[in-house]
Amino acid sequence: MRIPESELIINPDGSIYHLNLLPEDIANTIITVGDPDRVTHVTQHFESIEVSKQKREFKAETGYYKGKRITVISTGIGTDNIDIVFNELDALVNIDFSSRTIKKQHTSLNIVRIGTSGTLQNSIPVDSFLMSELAVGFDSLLHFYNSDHVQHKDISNALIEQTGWIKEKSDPYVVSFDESLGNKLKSDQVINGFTATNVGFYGPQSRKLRLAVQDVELNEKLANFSFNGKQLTNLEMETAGIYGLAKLLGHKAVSMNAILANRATGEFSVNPEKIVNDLIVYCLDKLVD
Ligand code: R1P
Repeated sequence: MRIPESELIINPDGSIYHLNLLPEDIANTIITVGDPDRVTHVTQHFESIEVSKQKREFKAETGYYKGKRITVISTGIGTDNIDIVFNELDALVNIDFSSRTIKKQHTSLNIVRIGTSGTLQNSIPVDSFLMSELAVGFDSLLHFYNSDHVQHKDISNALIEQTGWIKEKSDPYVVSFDESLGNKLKSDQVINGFTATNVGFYGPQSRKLRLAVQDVELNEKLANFSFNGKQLTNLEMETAGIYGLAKLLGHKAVSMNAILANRATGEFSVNPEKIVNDLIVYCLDKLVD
C-alpha cells in the first residue's frame, strides 16, 4: 500500500523530513545520544567520517570505527523526539521512498543509546556504567501504538499498586532491552539496571526548585519498588521509548547509561565529561569486538 505524502514526508532532496537523511546515509549500527554536541565526541574516535548533517536537534554523522560503519545521531531530550527518530530511522531502511511502500525484506538495526542518568539507589556509585535491561516509561508514548504484546504488564501493574500511582498520570509501561545486543555490550564493568524513563527533568523526577511536586515521596517509592527481586535503578528520559519502539519496529536496542548523579545521596560526578567519554570508548570497542 502506498503511504501518502502527508504521512511519510520526504524533502525535495529525497531525505526524510526531520532527520534530513537519505537512505544511504545511515549504517545498520546506530548510536543515539541526547546532546547534539555529543555526536562529535563519539565520532572524534572514528578513522573517517563520510556523512555529517544536522536539522534542528538531530545531528547525524556516519563513519568508520576500527573498520565498522556506524551512524551516530542525536535525539535531543525526551521520548517525543524518540518517536520521530525511531520512525524515521526505520523508514530509511524499511520503506522504499520511490514507491512509498514497505519493503518486502525487513532490515533490523542495532541501536545503542549512550546517555547520562541519575541513580535512585544509594548503592550505585556515581561514575558507574549501567545497562538498562528493563525500562518503565512514565510518558505515554507507547500507549499510542498497539503495543500490549511488547509490554510486561505484570511488572507495571505491581508498580502501580506499590507506588499508589494516581490515575491522572499516564499508566506506566514496562519494556525490555534486546538480550543479544546486551550480551555484546556486557562486562563486569557494567551494572545491570531497571531504568525509569520520565516525561520531564524537574517535577517528574521529583526535583523541587520553586514548584511543589504532587508526590514528595515518589523517588523513595520508586527506589523501594521491587518485583521478583528486580529494583528500579536510575532515572532518565528516553530509554523506555527506545525499547518500546525498537521492539515494535523489529530493531535491537540497548541503553547504556553513564551515572552522573546519585539522587539518594545528592552527589554529582566531579568529571562528567570523562565518564561519558569512557562510556563512549567502552561501547565503541564492544561493538567492534
Ligand atoms: C537531561 O539532562 C537529559 O540527560 C539524560 C536524560 O535522559 C535527558 O535526555 O540523557 P542524555 O545525556 O543522553 O541526553
